Amino acid sequence: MLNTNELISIVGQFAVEEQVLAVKPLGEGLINDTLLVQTAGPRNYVLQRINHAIFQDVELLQHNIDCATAHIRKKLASDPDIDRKVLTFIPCRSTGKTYWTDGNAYWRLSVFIEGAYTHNTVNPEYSYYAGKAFGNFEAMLSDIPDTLGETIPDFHNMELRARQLHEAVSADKAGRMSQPEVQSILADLLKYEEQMCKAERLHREGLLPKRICHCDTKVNNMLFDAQGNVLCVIDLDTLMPSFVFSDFGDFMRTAGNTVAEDDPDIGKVALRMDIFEAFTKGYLEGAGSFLTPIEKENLPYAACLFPYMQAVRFFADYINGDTYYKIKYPEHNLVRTRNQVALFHSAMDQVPAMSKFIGI
Ligand code: GN1
Ligand code: MG
Repeated sequence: MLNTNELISIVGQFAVEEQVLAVKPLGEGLINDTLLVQTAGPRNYVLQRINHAIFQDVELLQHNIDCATAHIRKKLASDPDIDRKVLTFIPCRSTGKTYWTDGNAYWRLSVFIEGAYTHNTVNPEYSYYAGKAFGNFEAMLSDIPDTLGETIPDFHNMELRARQLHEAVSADKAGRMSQPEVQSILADLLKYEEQMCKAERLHREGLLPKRICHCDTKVNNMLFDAQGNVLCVIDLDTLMPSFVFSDFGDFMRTAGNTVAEDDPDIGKVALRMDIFEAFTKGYLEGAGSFLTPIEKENLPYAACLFPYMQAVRFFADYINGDTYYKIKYPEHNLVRTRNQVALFHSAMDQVPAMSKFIGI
């Protein structure tokens, strides 16, 4: 990471008037580097280095974010708390765009929302608010006039993720395929591959639309105020056309797990039905106006798909030698995989209960 003076000079590329006092690490993202910029003025900022290896088309990515935030801003125009309910990105002085690049790294700056909190775990009450907020977020974007692109093409396409796992297995770049546990996890995942690729089949049959989704609805990508009200949704890099299963499924995967996604004690991993019920109730209130019966009846499938897809992604990264996700220790991606496989099984066991709750 760069030193403070270098970071301050990057902040200076953006239209910021305040004097910068300090730049400190912020948050727990696995992809971008995120920093808090403290200033002498009333506004503080969030500076992010966008992971350009992963997000190759930063122009498109910021286009999506600019269109979506502008559209939401219009809808919330009469809300007195609007500045805490939608992110504000600062333009670059020289180009007017909401990112700056030196030709190598890509940076962006947004206003830090004061008095807001992220949570890694939530109770059913907060899950209900979160469900409503993500449902509303999709509803607000359902009539966006702009064309948004896929910032990571086929990001949540299960057929692609399955193919990437097969490629990782054949290449065996890190020599990990000889581990018996790797072989047994692979055998287990393969049993469900076809079943989990249902969304792509429905899409090809014309039965499942793509809509503008957030695609990274981890519980900690949402800001709450001190009273537990949802302020806004953050981390918009993956905002793109996708199936609604993305947003529903990834929230359930993170908030619905009894433990964190990398907890090594897999005996404790389980999908919480109380969180499922609260989140689903809120989500259906927020998104009910546009969801089709096929989308609605497949929400239990989404709750299984996302732990499954995440297991496949962590596992492929482990087999490839840990090139995608930041890791804190050598087996980190394997530990994450075990955890997500256990969560997948717990979700599968509860499909009948989930379907009954939804009324199918
Ligand atoms: C990544 O950046 P972060 O940590 O919010 C990943 C998500 C995964 C998640 C797993 C662009 O999200 O898709 O679900 O890690 N984002 C990207 O924790 O791959
Ligand atoms: Mg994040």
